[in-house]
Amino acid sequence: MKDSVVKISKFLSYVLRHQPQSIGIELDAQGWVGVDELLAKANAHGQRFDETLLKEVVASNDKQRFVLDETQRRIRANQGHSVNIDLALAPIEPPEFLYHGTATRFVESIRQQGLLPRQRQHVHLSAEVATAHNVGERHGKPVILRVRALALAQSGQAFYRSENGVWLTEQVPVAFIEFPAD
Ligand code: HQG
Repeated sequence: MKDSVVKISKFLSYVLRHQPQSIGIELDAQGWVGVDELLAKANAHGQRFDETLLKEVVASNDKQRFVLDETQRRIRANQGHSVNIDLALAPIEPPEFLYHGTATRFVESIRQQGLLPRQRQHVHLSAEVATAHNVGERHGKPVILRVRALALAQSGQAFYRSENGVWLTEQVPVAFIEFPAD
């Protein structure tokens, strides 16, 4: 990705997931904001890009972090929010196992508390070990935890899959987590 595209992607992650008020926009209940409003407020805050570049960022994003609605007039982040919005995803049955990548320094605490969403709205899980590895590496020495997702779903907890393929759930109790040395 071009430098300018990466910079805009980081800016969009910040305002569409975490701090919309930092540029004076408000997300609706499902996390959407109008493209015109976003462009106007971003430009007013020194982030100079137009609709063409915005669409390039959405289309070329390595993880498909953002999506335009069917009218192309609204945009939202597909997942990763800390702001309180409802993605309005339908619960779906997960595979038997999903994976969570974390760092060694968090493992003891996870053994005590299970997986918690921390600053975000959901715990993020992936169907692929390799993806979990990359996620864990962001925090330090990576550790892959295997989650008994289907069993947890069968116990009554909802699972969702975001439009860009990330599995989301509220939390994962310790009893449903397999640690590497187990
Ligand atoms: C850890 C990226 C101690 C958890 C990625 C993680 C992902 C605990 C950290 C997305 C804990 C939270 C999300 C407990 C959980 N005690 N630590 N009880 N429970 N943790 O960044 O899953 O590039 O909020 O293991 O690809 O790392 O931004 O979550 O290490 O999909 O699009 O607390 O962010 O996507 O860290 O990453 P994060 P995450 P983007």
